[in-house]
Amino acid sequence: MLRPKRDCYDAAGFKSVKFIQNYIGGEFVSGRREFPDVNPADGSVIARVSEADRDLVDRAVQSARGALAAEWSRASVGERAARLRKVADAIESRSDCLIAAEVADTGKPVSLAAKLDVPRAAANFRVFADLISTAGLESFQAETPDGKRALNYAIRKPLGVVGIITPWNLPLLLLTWKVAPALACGNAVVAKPSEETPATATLLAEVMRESGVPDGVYNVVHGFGPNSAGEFLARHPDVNAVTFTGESQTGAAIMKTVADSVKPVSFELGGKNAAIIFADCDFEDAVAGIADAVFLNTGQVCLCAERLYVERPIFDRFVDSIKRKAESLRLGHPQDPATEIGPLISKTHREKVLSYYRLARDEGATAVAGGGIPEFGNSLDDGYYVEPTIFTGLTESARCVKEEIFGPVCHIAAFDTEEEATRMANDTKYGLAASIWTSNLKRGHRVAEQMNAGITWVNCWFLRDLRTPFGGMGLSGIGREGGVHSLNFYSELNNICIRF
Ligand code: NAD
Ligand code: 6OH
Repeated sequence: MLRPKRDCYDAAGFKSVKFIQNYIGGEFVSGRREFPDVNPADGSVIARVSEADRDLVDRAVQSARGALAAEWSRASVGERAARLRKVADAIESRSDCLIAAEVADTGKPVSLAAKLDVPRAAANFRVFADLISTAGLESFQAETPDGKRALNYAIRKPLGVVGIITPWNLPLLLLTWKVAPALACGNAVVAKPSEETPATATLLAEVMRESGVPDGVYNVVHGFGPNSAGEFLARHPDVNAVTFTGESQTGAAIMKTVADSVKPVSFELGGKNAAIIFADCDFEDAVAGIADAVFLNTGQVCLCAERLYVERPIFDRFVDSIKRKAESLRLGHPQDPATEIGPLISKTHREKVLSYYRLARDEGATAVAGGGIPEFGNSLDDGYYVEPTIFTGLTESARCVKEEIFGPVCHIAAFDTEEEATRMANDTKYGLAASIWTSNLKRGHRVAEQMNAGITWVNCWFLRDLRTPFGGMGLSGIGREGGVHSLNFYSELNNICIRF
């Protein structure tokens, strides 16, 4: 049995190529084919990744099924919660390694991985340990026609084997957001992380083992989507449910794949999120918040604002301030603690983002900031960097205003009335997130209620309480996760009716 080295992602520079394997039934195992794991900061190959073929995916599903039958689904809630808390502790004690791996795979700034990705992974396990320990269930009493009474109460049962398919932008955060509630509810999982970011899902296997999670409860298969591990997992007849985060089109493909076996799905998909900035906002606070909402993680967060609507009296001042902010952001090596913007995830994704930069100009936009590729004069020129970019001047029907770009870019338009801003913000096939910036709280409530979005923030962005419903409307997803919504997705409710 080959095992990854514990210190597989030392902070020293990632130059030696590592080997990332699948994790099945408590063992690290190899498939027949491999693919490279590339560091987006300089294009170097940092690891070889073992791709799971159909047989390995089947082994992973069967090992999950075996773990369910053996002990996990029958463990008491208290035991499961205790394990999940240990997982959270182990994530924290290995945070240096997890941060380094996440930074190497994604190119995100080390400061961001340390502040957001890894702490959230630990929090995901703690929150769902607490929730499963305290969650209540419905019960009703009624009188029956024959003068007796009926007591109805629901109990939770695990779904069974859950297939988890996740993207590359917040790899560990988004994976654990699903693994934690799935395990809390007594399921066993087979995770298929993005082919771009295989490392932290694999390191999580070591964390699981160290925390005493039984073999087979957490499995990882590596590979791609169509005709590879992703599709094999979604199609597998012994997978009871599929939870997916990624692009809307991929969600559509997975839906077709699971249709024959009528599996429940939970989909967190793309967005083309709006921010509405009213003239009465706290100006400096709004500029700082919007800079995060546009540029965090190089704009590669599904919740990022790519459409800004600014009330006309402050339009010029706001555009000027956000331009200065964009131009002052420090692009650099992801390992440098001072870096604020890293590269995009891949060469292909950079081509996509740059094609939108060109399209925006063809559609009549003015680039107020950025619009191209930065020059470093060192090895970072081999990385997949783009400039933080701000466009103005597009019509609302332009493709760059309608389509998700998923880069450090936004378009800013002016508005004159609340009604106009609301209409423009809602004019999208997506419906994930919105933010509203105003010091008039009545208006904040009023406009927030009108947003066609799963999440609306007022005077903040990406401020998360993990007990709240999270998900999207339209092309942005199906269902809600978070808090009791996750518990409901990851369990089957059996309603018991007793006549007495
Ligand atoms: P993607 O859809 O390309 O890939 C996501 C995962 O799906 C990967 O693991 C991939 O291998 C797998 N996959 C691809 N095709 C598949 C298929 N046919 N069957 C099974 N699996 C398949 O997404 P991405 O490029 O990794 O991530 C970026 C996208 O994710 C953006 O659109 C972003 O908005 C979205 N996203 C949404 C949320 C959310 O919470 N709503 C969060 C993060 C990212
Ligand atoms: C998308 O890129 C971010 C999703 C965030 C979450 O799913 C979360 O739980 O915060």
